[in-house]
Amino acid sequence: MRTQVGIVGAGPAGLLLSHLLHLRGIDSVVLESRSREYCESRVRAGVLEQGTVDVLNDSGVGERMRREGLPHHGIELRYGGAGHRIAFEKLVPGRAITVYGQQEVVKDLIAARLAAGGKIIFDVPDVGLHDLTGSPYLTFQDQTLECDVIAGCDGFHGVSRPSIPEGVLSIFERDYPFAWLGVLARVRPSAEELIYARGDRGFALHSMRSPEISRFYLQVPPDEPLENWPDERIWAELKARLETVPGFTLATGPILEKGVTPMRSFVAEPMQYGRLYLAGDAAHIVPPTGAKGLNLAVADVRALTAALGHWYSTGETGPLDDYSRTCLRRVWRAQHFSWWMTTLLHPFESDDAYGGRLQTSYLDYVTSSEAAATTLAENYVGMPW
Ligand code: RFL
Ligand code: PHB
Repeated sequence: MRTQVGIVGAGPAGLLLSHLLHLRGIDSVVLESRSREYCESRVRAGVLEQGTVDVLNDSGVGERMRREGLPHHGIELRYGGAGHRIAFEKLVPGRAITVYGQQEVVKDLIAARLAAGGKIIFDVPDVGLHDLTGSPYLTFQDQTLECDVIAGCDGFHGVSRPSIPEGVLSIFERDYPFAWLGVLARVRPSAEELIYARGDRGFALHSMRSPEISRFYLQVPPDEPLENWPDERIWAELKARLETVPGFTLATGPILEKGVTPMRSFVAEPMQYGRLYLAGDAAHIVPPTGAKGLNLAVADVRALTAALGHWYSTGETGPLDDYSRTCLRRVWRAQHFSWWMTTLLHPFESDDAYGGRLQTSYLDYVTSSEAAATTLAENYVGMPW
């Protein structure tokens, strides 16, 4: 088999890349280790930046998102017994976020690719990458896929980044002394907007997927066993962390899914080796507090599509050579924002009274100074491309 761009991974990065390349007349094949059902049902991100929404709309896959997505024009920061709204419409006029589940984006992209005759090969757990600095090719099962370039879009635990020889990449990382317990529940959201709540019991996030489905996160110890969190304990803890302002009651309902997500910051530089280009979580990870991971994957893919398009149409390698540098500027802005939001909202240790005072002081600043609030708002809705 032969294709122009061999794509490893059918997450948002790989699927969107395949779709955008197709619109430019560039052929690709996507190889995915898991089943289609698994990819379409994995509950992850929910917040789409304005730029992500624009890319999906402009490329013709935004129809269901426009119908079912929930545009939000602000978020609430809740701490010290009060809620404070960060009002996007005032601070960053014309820019907003849309709440629409990542797996819905994945479903829309798979449907669009298949309808256009695109090739996605699921259930191939044995993908290998070869001859990355010469004539690259991918192997899987008993097949070989020759390509001009390979896009490593296979997430943090994929095979692409480890295929780069040792010593080539510089790794920058930070671990956090906590994880998030994510919960999906069949219950109407208890507020119209997202609530980021900081308290001495730990951080909690109130989010949503639709008028009938809520999404919550609780700060928990790292490596927390899920067995420690029966449904009753989850609701009790969510109430303790979120019912901290007068008049707010958390609606409860059946829990549909729960899971523990580690918190990590990670960047591999450069995002390229020979003819292998890394995009999305394969190259960088952010803690989810800033809601940036999926949006960064989209930004990478947008840049890679433009660079590949330029190369195929002119033969010039300039934008491809600049791919890593172009992406890393945005990646590091999002790294800082995600680290900062995480540091601001999570108690790090139960007895860190000094750290707690610093967090409260900064939260007071962000919620009273228009300059500070604008900093948060413009990063949250996404910096311009
Ligand atoms: P993905 O989504 O991990 O997709 C990679 C795909 O590659 C496949 N794969 C392989 N395929 C072939 N061969 C191999 N050897 C392979 N190894 C892996 C995998 O099966 C998978 O299908 O990476 P991608 O496309 O870069 O997308 C990144 C996003 O998924 C990620 O950044 C976000 O989910 C992060 N994130 C959030 N991002 C946001 O922008 N907004 C949010 O609100 C947000 N919330 C979150 C999040 C991530 C979370 N978790 C669970 C990590 C909330 C959570 C809880
Ligand atoms: C989500 O709805 O899954 C979500 C929202 C905001 C975040 C992270 C996750 O910061």
